[in-house]
Amino acid sequence: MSHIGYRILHTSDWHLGNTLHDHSRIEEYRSFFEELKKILVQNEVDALLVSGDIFDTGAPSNAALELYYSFLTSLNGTCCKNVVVTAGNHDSPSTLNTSRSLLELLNVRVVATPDAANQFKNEVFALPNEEAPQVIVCAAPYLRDASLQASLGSEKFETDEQFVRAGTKAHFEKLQKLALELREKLGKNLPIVAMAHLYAAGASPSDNADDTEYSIVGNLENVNSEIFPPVFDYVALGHIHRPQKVAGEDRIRYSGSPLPMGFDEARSQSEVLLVNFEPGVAPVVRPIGLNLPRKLVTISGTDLSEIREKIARQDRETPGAWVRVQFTGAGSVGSLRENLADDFDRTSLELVQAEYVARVDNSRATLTEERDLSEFSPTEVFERRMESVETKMGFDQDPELKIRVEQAFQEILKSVQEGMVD
Ligand SMILES: [Mn+2]
Repeated sequence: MSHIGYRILHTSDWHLGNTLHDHSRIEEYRSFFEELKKILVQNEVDALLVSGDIFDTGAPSNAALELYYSFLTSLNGTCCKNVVVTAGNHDSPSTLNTSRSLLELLNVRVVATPDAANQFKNEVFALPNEEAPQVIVCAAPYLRDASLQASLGSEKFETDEQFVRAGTKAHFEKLQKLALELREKLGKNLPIVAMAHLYAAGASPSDNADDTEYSIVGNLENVNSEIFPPVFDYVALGHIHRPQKVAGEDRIRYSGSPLPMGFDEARSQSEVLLVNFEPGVAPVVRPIGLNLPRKLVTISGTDLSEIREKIARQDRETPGAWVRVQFTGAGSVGSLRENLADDFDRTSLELVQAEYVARVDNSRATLTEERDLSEFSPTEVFERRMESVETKMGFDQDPELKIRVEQAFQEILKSVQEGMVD
């Protein structure tokens, strides 16, 4: 190691396997991982922390799994000797756990399941190891109700919000205690880093109010940043996709997602956070910008000629971008996709989504009538079909069945899109 101190890189919310209106994003992820590896090496990073939502779904495609494994393997032999991966709300703990012991051989530590029976000891450890410790990590995965209740003991709460707040607080109090005990045992004044996948009070999910689907799934309840007292020298958060500090504190941060998870999350830049620990001083945090491999842009207009003009301009500004077209005028001009096909053919842009959007009282409402079948993604078509057979299939009686059918559809769709069907 040529530098003094210990360096970690904080990222989260990869959502590997994500698709955008059934367009595969595997190439974007490939380019993200190349850049991430370059950043790790150039900055002589010692450990990579990934705070949840590794995969977009609990049953990731083979292509998404392949990317994950080959990236982690590619770090072998570099300066980045350790990786810590926690499960987010999108991850299936059992999916992450399938490769846990195998990845341990590459010094990749996977924490997917809070081990209540063992007082959550699996979440607290030293990096790079206990023989030459540099930092203590409290790596909490996304806390589901059972883990929250186990952290609380038999205590009961009136509302979900109180339950989530108190349970999360109790959980991090336990981890803090374990970390302090470990620090005492190792006999060195080591910095303590927490990892968590949750919605901290005061964090803003996005500029766009519509952007809640990905950012806040599961518990809508937020937790107070007071659950991270200064004993935690740095808190590496995941769950919110927009990079930000929490409660104005430099040491409590969301790295945000490397790729925007939809047009509403489109942004000019993403980042990862480099945290440098030196003995006796507060850690220094430096955001490192990521090049977005592909721009997502929205083109809106009240008539086709306005939209056409903007398409030509957008092609010059952001060649290769994926585009959402929003028709905001009155009435209908038929299939937007058919009307604009030639215009897009003349450019390097790709039309990903086309929709009619009406402005009502300053709020947006999407008109669902007058849409051509070609304007729906396969998932949307499937959802409509599911709605129409809800009673017949008994989905209203058995929501679990509905979820299983939806998951099966997504698996098949991903296999088809990524050409993995044998
Ligand atoms: Mn996420």
